[in-house]
Amino acid sequence: MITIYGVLRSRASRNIWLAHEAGLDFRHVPVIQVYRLAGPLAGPDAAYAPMHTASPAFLAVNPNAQVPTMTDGDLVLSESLAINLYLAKAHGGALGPASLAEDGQMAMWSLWAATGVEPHSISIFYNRFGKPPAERDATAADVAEAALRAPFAVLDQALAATGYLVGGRFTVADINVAEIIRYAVPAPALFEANPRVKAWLAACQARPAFKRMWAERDAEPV
Ligand SMILES: N[C@@H](CCC(=O)N[C@@H](CS)C(=O)NCC(=O)O)C(=O)O
Repeated sequence: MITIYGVLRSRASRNIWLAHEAGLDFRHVPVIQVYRLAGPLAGPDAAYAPMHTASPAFLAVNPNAQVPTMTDGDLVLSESLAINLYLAKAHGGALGPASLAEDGQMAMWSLWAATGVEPHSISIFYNRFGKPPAERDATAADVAEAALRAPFAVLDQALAATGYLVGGRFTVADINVAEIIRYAVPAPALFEANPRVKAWLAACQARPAFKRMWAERDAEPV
């Protein structure tokens, strides 16, 4: 049995989306980030006391104290994109690679997004939306938006041939990159300047498996 640890308001969203795309039978343990249990939610009398990233039971699974984590039998994996690449290959059919070349391309796009996009897209998300207004840094968000102009143009060009990243079909590469590009939505100019990226993200998020994950995310208590 596959188990995915992590609330959907975390990078576990990527893994649950892929699991729904693949029609996987899996167990979901909604481990929450410990910082989100601050304030009235904290303490022994809290009505909502789920397993969190500092719970000893979770640290026994992932000593990095981060979600997501996945177990498949004896295998334990952390790192959301690695989990998706594994799940796609092991259980994902056409979501995974059909050749060694596609395998390399899926890893390439995932690492491209993790290293070249995510630090900036996360900054845009937190500094224009996620943090309380008083804690937002408008300059940091502007710097991050500027840093994403070139990668967005590269992605737009890559989508020109088929509308997908690898193999002319929807794959784990689209999920991994779309989930990281999503954080940049509070920078609409990036999408207006790159209409293929805008259309591709909308198409990815119109898929039933994404919508199912998003509805489950909205239904989480906090
Ligand atoms: N590179 C890691 C990053 C994991 C990560 O930063 N997870 C956050 C939530 S999205 C977390 O668990 N933070 C721990 C905490 O705040 O308690 C991945 O992609 O899985």
